[in-house]
Amino acid sequence: MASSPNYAPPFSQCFLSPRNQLTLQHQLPIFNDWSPFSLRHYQSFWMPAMFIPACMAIQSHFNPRPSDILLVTSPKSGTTWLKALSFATLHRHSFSFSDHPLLSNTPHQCVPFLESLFSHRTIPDLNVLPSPTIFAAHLPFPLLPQSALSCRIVYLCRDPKDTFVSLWHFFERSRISLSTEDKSEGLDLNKAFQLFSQGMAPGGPFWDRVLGYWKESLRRPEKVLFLRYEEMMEDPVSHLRKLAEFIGCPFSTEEEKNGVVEDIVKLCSFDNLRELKVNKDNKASLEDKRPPPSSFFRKGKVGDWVNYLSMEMAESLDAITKEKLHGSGLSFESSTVLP
Ligand code: PAP
Repeated sequence: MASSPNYAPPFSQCFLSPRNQLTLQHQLPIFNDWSPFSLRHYQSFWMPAMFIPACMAIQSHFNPRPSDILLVTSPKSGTTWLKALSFATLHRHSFSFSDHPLLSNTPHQCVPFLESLFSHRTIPDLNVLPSPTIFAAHLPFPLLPQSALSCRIVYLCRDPKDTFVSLWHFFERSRISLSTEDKSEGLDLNKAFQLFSQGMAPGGPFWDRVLGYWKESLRRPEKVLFLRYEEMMEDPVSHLRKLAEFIGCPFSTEEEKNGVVEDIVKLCSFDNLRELKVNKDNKASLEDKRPPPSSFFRKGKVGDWVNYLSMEMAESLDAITKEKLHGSGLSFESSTVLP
């Protein structure tokens, strides 16, 4: 069979035929309340239906090099920030801060989601990319293929209350910006909260997802770095040092002296990125159902849940979290900011 340098042979295995995708997908339980995206129950997680063929393709074909870096997050846990920090750190010798790719590209353009790379009909040959390359994914740990365990994984999580509030806003924003003639009803915050608490939210259950990476970070700390949004917000500089070391490019004494760490933190700060023209763009892509870049920059605060959840709701979610994480050594209690 003829092979192209761009695609991994054998060619026929590089495609999930649309028919197979549809057949497989349509056998999975569906849930339509999180408009504008349907969710399907795939391997114990509620995944956006539109990404399931890509998940399957990733599971069969993602074969990173040990030098590659995979950023994984639960949706709305600071993915955009982590992408920007990692990209700016890894490529700091290639670009100046005054003419940096992050000034004219969104962090999502600089670091692609595997779910997007594998959403095409052809399977990408990622080995043609420079080594190391940074990829990102929202995949729960049990859904990662064995081959993904060879690369370094950075996992970022966030307090479930803030994650939920951010998620709900993102879906509302997406629904409004992506709706055409179908003016679907939004998901009421209370109903969304109930669903999130039951694990029926995009990428959920939240706790199973966090625990998967938490446990793996304990088992293989040299390969999985577990980060928390709240801790990074509190001390971005020392977390960036940790990240740089983990991804294999620690800051030199000279760089420390010259303030490079602080410069990267500043470049990637919420206030800086949000004000850039490229990130202020309010245009959604209807064709591939992509929300506008601006929807990834809402408030960027720790504890914004107090403005949306009652104390009763917060206590209820905290209690569920405590119970689900019991015995794991992981807790979100210290990240709770009380009003
Ligand atoms: P994704 O998982 O859908 O890719 P993600 O970046 O995790 O998106 O979610 C956006 C959240 O990160 C938003 O949180 P909020 O709704 O509570 O405000 C967004 O504001 C926040 N965020 C984006 N960029 C930054 C940044 N540079 N620093 C801190 N927080 C950020």
